[in-house]
Amino acid sequence: MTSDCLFCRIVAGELPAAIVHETATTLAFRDIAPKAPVHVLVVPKAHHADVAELAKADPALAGDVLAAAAAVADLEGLVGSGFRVIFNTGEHGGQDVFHVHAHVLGGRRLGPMVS
Ligand code: DGP
Repeated sequence: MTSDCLFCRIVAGELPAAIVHETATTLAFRDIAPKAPVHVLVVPKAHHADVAELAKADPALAGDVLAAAAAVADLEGLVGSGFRVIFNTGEHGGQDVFHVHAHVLGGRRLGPMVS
C-alpha cells in the first residue's frame, strides 16, 4: 500500500469504486471515464508501478492480473464478441496512474489500436 497512490487507496477501500471482480491478489473496478460500453480496470492489490516492473518482480502476480482480466471479460459477456486488454506503460504509452492496471474494453467494435 502506497498512501499517495490512487489505486492503492481504492484497494484499501479508502476511495469508492464500482467493483466487478475480486480475488485474493487482484481487484477489478469500472473505469471512471469509460471509453467503451464495458471498461474495467484490473489491478494487483500489491503496488507495482507498471507491467514491466510487475512482470520482473512477481511473474505469478502478473499471471493473476491476466487471469482476472479474462474472468472480467467472461463476466461482462465479452468473450463471444471479443474484447481488448491494454496495459498503457510509461510516458509514451500514455500511462497516467502509476499502479499497474489492465484496461478491459469491449461491448462495441473497437477502432484502430494506435493513435
Ligand atoms: P492510464 O491512462 O492507462 O493510466 O489509465 C488510468 C485510468 O484510470 C483512466 O482510464 C481513468 C481511470 N481513473 C482515474 N482516476 C480514477 C478513479 O478515481 N476511479 C476510477 N474508477 N478510475 C479512475
